[in-house]
Amino acid sequence: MAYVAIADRDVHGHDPETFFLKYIWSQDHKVIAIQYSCVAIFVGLVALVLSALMRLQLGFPDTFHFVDPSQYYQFITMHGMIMVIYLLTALFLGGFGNYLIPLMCGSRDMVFPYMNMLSFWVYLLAVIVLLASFFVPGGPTGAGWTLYPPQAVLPGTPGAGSGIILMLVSLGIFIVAFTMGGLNYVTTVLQARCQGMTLMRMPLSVWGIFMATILGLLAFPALFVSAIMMTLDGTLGTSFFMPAISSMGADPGHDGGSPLLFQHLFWFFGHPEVYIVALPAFGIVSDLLSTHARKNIFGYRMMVWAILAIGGLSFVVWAHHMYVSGMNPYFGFFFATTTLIIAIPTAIKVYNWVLTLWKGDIHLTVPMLFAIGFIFTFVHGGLTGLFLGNVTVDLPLSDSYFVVGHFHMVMGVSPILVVFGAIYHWYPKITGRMWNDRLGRIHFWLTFLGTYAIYLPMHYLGILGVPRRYYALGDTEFLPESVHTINAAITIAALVVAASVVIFLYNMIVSLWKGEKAPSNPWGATTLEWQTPDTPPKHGNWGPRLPVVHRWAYDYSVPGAPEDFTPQNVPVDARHATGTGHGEG
Ligand code: HEM
Ligand SMILES: [Cu+2]
Repeated sequence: MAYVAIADRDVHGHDPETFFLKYIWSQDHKVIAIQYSCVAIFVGLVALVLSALMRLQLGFPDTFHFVDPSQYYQFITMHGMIMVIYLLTALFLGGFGNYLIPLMCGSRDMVFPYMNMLSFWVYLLAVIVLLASFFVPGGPTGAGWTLYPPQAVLPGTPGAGSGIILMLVSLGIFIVAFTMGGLNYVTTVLQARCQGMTLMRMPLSVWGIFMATILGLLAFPALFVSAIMMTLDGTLGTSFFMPAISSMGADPGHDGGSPLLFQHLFWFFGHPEVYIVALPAFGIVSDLLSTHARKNIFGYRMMVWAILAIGGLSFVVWAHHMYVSGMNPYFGFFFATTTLIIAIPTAIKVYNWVLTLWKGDIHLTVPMLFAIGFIFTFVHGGLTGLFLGNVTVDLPLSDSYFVVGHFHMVMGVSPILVVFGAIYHWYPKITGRMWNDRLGRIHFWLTFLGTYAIYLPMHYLGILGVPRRYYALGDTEFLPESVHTINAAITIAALVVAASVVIFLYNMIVSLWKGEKAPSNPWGATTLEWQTPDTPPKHGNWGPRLPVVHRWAYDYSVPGAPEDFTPQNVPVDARHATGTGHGEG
């Protein structure tokens, strides 16, 4: 195959000779993946702490006083933006994308290693600029993660001075970083697969990450231009989004801009963003389920087409986030229809996951528990999405806690469960060590049950009329007393889940030293990353010869095969003769 020359390209040009070149200014995709992941998890922890502070305020409004109303706005904004962009997007693409694409495609590295390295450092800069906003006068922006103008830049909003500008600049920098990484991921998948790795033999993890990257490359520019235009509105007094408006009796001097235009641009990015996070999760979960159920993925081709269909459709549904903006009913009808159509490929994927488990030889390992947990939370979050996709149902529920419950379920915890499952699954390959199984199980059950304890009651709160983005409810008459009890209970559950993250971190860090040495393929998996000659894989991944692929990624429990898995690099006729086919390419 024509691509192999690129897959096998000499990586010695950037052989890491010194400590700095090996661990800091590294151009090795595996090191960059770990750098990306560590920074993403670190900011993710910041966002987690913010959510715990918000929950303490909401659950016990009269007991704790360390969050004032302005800070509450700032915390939801930073929490939401960090979780969606700086944690999940960065971790799935910069972290897992970087680690898995070359290894799963049988390549030595990404196609543009230098740009890949720059991508990480620019991402780090974006994170620093974002966190800097905690330390400037006025603090971080409190505009909500949607950053809607005009309020985002008007003086009444917390962080309307430097806070919002730092947020916009940081987003711009993030998008530059994402683009440098993203071009790598797409080009590597298209141009640097090893011999025999046809597109339709690629593991679904690669498909999910690949499609998510394409979505990002097409969707982020909308956010990029809006960030620039709003920065100009906020600093130079232009009026792209700022209408002629009087703010607190003063005239801020804007004229004729369109706040609605921002909403369209934001959600033209924002809805695909949901799938930028979801598609890698879909792909990875498919591989986890298949591997740990010792069964081929049900309907592989259908799964690939569903990923492509969801990716395409995700660009024509954005205005379902704007039903309350006063749109033309025909417009609403159009967007409700496209939104509901997305449910079809999505449901197909769910059926196929369940059918993959059907009659499988299910090993309830920790990664498998998280994968199955994901199916539950994703179905629940998806179902309430069907409610909110309909204009007439959305109107009364919009901006209520029902929405908070829905989106946390579908794009908050569901991808997070996959992240945990994926970390447990690939940790032995990445570090060469096993983690502690018992701690992993405790972590899973606390997280999974805690998730339901936090988010199911939120739907009920929303139906009762509890509004989103409120610092305190007070003794509002239309809300029954039970609302306050439920809020306290949710907070306790949230603190338990937050504590379980400590167990996870402890397990991952201590196992680096204390964990048992991991075998090269502990799960008996078929995909190439488990067939590397070294664990963890060395620079260049494959030793002297690239692997050659002879089959798809899902030959589990094939009748007549010597083992219940046949790696992708085992020749078809040699299946009976070679046994495991470990290592050899
Ligand atoms: C235990 C974990 C989490 C807890 C306890 C939590 C809690 C909260 C709370 C209290 C709010 C403010 C709700 C309001 O007053 O309207 C919020 C908002 C939000 N959260 Fe989370 N959250 C968690 C995880 C996540 C994750 C993983 C994501 C990733 C997508 C996420 C994304 C968001 C977004 C986008 C908002 C909306 C911010 C806004 O309204 O501007 N959260 N969360
Ligand atoms: Cu959407």
